[in-house]
Amino acid sequence: MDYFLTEEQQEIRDLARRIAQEKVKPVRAELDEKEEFPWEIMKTLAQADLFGLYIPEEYGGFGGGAFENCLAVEEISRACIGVSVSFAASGLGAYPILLFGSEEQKKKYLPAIASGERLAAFGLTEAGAGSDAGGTRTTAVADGDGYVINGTKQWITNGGEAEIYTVIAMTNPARGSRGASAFIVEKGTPGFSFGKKEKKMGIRASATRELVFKDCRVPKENLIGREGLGFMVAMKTLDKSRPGIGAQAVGLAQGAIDEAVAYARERRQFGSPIASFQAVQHMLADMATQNEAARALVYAVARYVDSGAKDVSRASAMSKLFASDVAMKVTVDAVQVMGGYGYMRDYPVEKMMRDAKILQIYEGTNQIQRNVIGAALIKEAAAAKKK
Ligand code: COS
Repeated sequence: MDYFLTEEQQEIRDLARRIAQEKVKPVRAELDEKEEFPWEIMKTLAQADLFGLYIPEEYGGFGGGAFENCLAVEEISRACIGVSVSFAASGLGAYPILLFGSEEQKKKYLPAIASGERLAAFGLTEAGAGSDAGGTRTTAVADGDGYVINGTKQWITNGGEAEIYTVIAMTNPARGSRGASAFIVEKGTPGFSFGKKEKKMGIRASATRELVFKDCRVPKENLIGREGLGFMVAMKTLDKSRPGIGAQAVGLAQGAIDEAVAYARERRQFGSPIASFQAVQHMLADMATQNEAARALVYAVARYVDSGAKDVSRASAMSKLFASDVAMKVTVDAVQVMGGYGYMRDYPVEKMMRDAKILQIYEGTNQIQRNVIGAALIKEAAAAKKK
């Protein structure tokens, strides 16, 4: 399919594809096995200037948007989403600053994130605040010229590896989600340490860790926006970044389709390549059709997000929901096409199937995406009735 990419967009896609094929594919199994953070690849992506695709030129970025970022994420994901999530999570950490930060904050932090010199991470989730993002317990108490943060964030992608963290904490717990605020906390700040590194089913190259705050003092200048804006910062950040999860899903599923098609052409049973059997062809046809539909939706939504449209929550949730469900199904089917070999670690689809599961869970479970979509539909219907 031709998605009418500009020359620049084609260059971004081709560059990311080359890095994925040459640098990521050969080491993905080893990174997964060793649960090793892909620093070498992060450096290569930084040298290729891919970290700042969505960051405006005035802050050292390329000046593109979610769409350009999705093109890069998709290609890296085609090789390994443990690597692509480490790349993409820096964007998730940067969006609060980009969307709600002051000019000083943007100038101070975005150039280093755009160049890939410093990774960012986003700290929202807690042990008791997963789907219920408003259930945040971490507190930030105003004290003189700063805030004192206490609490623990859980399952933070890039935890320990990133240097710039955007963290949601309650400045006024009595006000619920309206009492949350967003802060920038730098690695090395006294009182800020890292807890347990998680052992995961998939995306094992990525770092997932606790952020522990014990009387961690940050200056007032590190408050993003104003007090009480934290929940909004988190929601708008997720609205921007969820198409990126869709792009991870599309890339991952494409990688699985590539493997399954290649295998089906080689593997002979009953005297013929299994690709000549309709039962196999039909499976491959469904996998490819579903993933093309997912790609078309993800691209359309990323472009819609970049158009500056005011309320993109529903579309953004749809792209994440649809593409991740497709990726789960496609990777399960890729294993099926490859039979016993697909189940073995000698072939990459076993890892792809394990990796796919997280796409239906992180950045909001797919049940939460359905809630967001359903709530938007009902709100629209109610507004239309009033007119
Ligand atoms: N943009 C702007 N404002 C939004 C918003 C959005 N996308 N979503 C919600 N809000 C606003 C609401 O309009 C409401 O405003 P008022 O208080 O002025 O009425 C406020 O935020 C609270 O919204 P709501 O009542 O819908 O909040 P809930 O506590 O019911 O939670 C969900 C809403 C479930 C959508 C939210 O908690 C969520 O997204 N959870 C998943 C979190 C997640 O993705 N975690 C993954 C980890 S981050 S990698």
